[in-house]
Amino acid sequence: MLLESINSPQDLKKLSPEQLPELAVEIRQRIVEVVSQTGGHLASSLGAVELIIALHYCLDTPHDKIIFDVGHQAYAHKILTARNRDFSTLRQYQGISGFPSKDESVYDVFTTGHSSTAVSLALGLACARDYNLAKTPYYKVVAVIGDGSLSGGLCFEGLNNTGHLKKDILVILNTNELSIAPNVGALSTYLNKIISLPIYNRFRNSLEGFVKSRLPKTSRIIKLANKFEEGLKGLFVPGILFEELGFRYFGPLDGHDLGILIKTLKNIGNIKGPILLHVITKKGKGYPPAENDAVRFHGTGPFDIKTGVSPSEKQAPSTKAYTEVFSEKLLELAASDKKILAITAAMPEGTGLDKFRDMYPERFFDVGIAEAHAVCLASGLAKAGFKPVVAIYSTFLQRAYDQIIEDIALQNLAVIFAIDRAGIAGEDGVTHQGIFDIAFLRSIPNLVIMAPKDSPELEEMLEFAVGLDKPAAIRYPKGKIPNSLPVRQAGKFQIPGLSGRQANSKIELGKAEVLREGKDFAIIALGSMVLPSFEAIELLKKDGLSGTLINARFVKPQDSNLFKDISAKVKFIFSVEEGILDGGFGSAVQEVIEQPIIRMGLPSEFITHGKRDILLEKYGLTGEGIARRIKELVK
Ligand SMILES: Cc1ncc(C[n+]2csc(CCOP(=O)(O)OP(=O)(O)O)c2C)c(N)n1
Repeated sequence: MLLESINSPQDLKKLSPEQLPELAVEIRQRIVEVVSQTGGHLASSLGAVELIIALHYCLDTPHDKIIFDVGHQAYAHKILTARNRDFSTLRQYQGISGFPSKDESVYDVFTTGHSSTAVSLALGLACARDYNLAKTPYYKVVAVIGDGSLSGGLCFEGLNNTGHLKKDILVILNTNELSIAPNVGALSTYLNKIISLPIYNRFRNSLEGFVKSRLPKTSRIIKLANKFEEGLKGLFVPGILFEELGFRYFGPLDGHDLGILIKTLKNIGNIKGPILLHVITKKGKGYPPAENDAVRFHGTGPFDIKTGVSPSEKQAPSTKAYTEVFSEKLLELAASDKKILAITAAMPEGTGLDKFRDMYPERFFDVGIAEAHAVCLASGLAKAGFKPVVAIYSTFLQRAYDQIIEDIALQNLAVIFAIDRAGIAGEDGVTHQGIFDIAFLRSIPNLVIMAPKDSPELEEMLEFAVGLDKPAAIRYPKGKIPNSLPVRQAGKFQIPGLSGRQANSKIELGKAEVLREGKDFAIIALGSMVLPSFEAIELLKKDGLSGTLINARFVKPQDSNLFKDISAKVKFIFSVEEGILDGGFGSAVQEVIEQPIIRMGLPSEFITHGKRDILLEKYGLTGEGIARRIKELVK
């Protein structure tokens, strides 16, 4: 095994170029073996194996810097940079991260996970290098970016600025015709054209050779040749877009041919200024199930290596995921309301909008990895009278913050945000935890924010949002949604007292629901935290404690009267949320109640990777955890 002898890129350099294809096979095997156990971003990482070997073979890392856009394709990089031994702990709690992590290795320049940032990050490093030249020895800077991530506007801002500043940067564009789903947009059509028209580069090389070797080097002839080349570009030069942005374009190359990759990287290694090297790879390369279904294997759970089938696929799920309930209800609503449109930023499967796409292709928009644009697009559609539903993961919605404020809330347009993966996202870790949305949305005027406790309530909230002539957000986490809480099964459960409110009441703007009434304490719980709070109340009965349970339903507007009512009746009030405590839901409740409340939720820190259950337990957000905390304080 070659891999056993490699603990660093220096060890890699001891291998001969002829040994590298064998190493690539071993790395692929290792990736497939581990990901079949841990789950992870398999297809992208398999596609980038040769590229990563070639980069570490030709560069002097970590002195030279490689920045992987998103970072989901970088497993081979982890394996080659002293993390092969720990690779089996990939994405597990206290194991190694599924993305580059600055805290894990000096070879990971940044902690990343959100797309389209690599060029800007690289440019920053290049500018610092040049400014600092006297003190820091010159280092090379390489940004590796996929064709999906190229669709993000931020990437273009980086390219534009790089071309202007003319810094020495190598951008490697890795195209495989896929984002998570098939790539969309004019840019992807353009890249496909390049791939099918590699003639120009060969022609340009021959022209250069001819001018250099055969013609006298008078300035007139060189000018003429340059003019000829400029004219030619307009006709069929691949990469003209990048050339016009100020890059020297090379490629497209076969991204699995180590010989060509190494030769090219060495050849272009000393060219000054911005360079774009275009490589073509196959997502899932070397593992047939992933090659054949790269969308499913973009991010996979554990699977059987022989068949590629995941254990969860074999058995019928007993309960649905939040995403599924959203997806099905949206279809139902869209059947009778033709104004409902659906928008995703490159995540049709993840957000459950794939069913909408298949059913109503003309009412569906996949805008690419462009969250800010998705929200602006929704604004335009809503202005013209449509009801756009924008489904985005909580963590990626961060990118559209300004648009939510300026283009939706300020215009008071009826756009619905379906905020998926809101809360602990699990194994994807720090960059993907959806913990900030309550805190960052709560201060925005006009925006209604809801969170459902169970499946029927998610459906009701969606229906309510569609009928509401205002911007509205519904946040829900990853994972299984409670079918229906026991309180609901209890049917016409009537609760006397508290503002005459009863359980199972219809959704009303800004009104919470009282699910249990008790005298010793009250829990005001939000969304996914209602069920564990209910369990906590049941557990605490054994200790002789009786509690009131309020399902808040709304983060905004709040049921301030009810909360004040309760604070007059009960001494201990707890809020529970699956979000960051600073500025979160509990803070909102505290703003309307004078009596100090005890807030449960996530601390002000970046939350590491690990299974959702493990992390929820760690932060005390389970029935037992909540009960423990209440008992400590109330008894
Ligand atoms: C801002 C943001 N939005 C969405 C995502 C989710 N996401 C992760 S990888 C990916 C597709 C990237 O496609 P590409 O760059 O072509 O890489 P490939 O997986 O095809 O190698 C998406 C949409 C993200 N990481 N960041």
